[in-house]
Amino acid sequence: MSIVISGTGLYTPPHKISNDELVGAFNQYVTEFNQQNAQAIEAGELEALKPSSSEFITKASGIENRYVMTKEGILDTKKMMPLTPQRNNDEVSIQAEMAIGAAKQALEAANKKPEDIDLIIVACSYTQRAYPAIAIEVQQQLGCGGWAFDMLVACSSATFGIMNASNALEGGTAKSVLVISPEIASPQINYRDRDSHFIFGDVATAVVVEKEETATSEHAFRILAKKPMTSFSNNIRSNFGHLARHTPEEAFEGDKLFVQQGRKVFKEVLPMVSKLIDEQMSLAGIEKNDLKRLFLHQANINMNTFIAKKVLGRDPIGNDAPIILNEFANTASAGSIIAFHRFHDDMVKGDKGIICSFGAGYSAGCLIIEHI
Ligand code: CO8
Repeated sequence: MSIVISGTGLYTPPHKISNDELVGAFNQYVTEFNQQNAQAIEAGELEALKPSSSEFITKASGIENRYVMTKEGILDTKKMMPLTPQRNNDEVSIQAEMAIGAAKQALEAANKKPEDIDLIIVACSYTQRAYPAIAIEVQQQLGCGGWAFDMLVACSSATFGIMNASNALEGGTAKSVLVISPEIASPQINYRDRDSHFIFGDVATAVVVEKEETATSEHAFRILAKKPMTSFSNNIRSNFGHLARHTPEEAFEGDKLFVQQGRKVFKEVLPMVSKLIDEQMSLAGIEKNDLKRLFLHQANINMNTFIAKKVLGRDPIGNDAPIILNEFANTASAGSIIAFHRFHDDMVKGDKGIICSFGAGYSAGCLIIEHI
């Protein structure tokens, strides 16, 4: 049975924050902190905080901008977190709203109506609540039938979600699936941490996955090979969760936010991902020259260039391995799907590509696709 990705959608949040704006707020916080603690710093009891810089961020990561659902609070040195207004239970939740925006576009691109969908998978790094599932709320709002569930695998959620969709189609438990990744990554950032205050942005992506025999869209991509992998590591971690209330005095400590050993992640994840892609290419009988495009996870431009070079055996040129993280920052699992959404229109029958995600867990997911 042949499974295809037949439509994509992208929801872009309403607010933008440039590196300069973010660094301006961070450096103001640093000045205030160092002034308030001048005596302790002078006495050697406390270390002075160091300023951030837009040049460092662009050079080390490639990030220039990010979109956020809520800007209020992030740039306020007394708050340094998004102050997202609470919604009542009878209003559509913010994450479902983002998911619906992306899903509607994906349905249109795939020539599908909501009633054609009988499985919705919301696959992302965080859901705003444990239950009821965001996916079930989206199912009701869109008017889809069947069943729906949420799943979390950090940055690999979208590719793992597409693999789950494919398995459901092969197993006969669904006939058309929406995989949606509404990533609200901005609240998990420690905006007082120089090493990571710039990393994430918010976004939502969606794809329709169905059997080749039912696909009618102009751009449908057959999944030639699919492979997930995981290997436990504490180098990217957030301890946020419902058990945090058992130690209320620590419920809002820094370890509840995003924490990483960026250098270690860089070194350990690259060989893991390169090996996964190599193995999948051999399995699918694909050579490097057969590849039209690499849609890679968007965490760090230097990481993407390294992987693209390794897979292609040469420097990537033009749109070989498109980069969107300059505009969106790291959007967790949505990154590779944004690249796919933005850069597949010029692909034609027979063109092959790779969608590959990697991140916390560690986790990595590789899909080899071919335009039909
Ligand atoms: N401004 C100026 N200088 C800085 C700054 C800053 N903001 N930050 C650090 N520096 C300094 C450091 O202090 C250091 O100085 P020194 O050499 O004197 O010690 C120097 O710059 C170099 O620092 P680093 O070695 O840390 O810099 P790197 O070149 O390693 O770049 C990166 C840092 C950009 C973080 C890089 O390591 C990186 O991108 N690593 C890979 C990260 C990655 O891929 N992570 C996985 C993705 S995250 C993920 O999977 C998502 C999990 C769940 C998401 C949930 C979303 C909802």
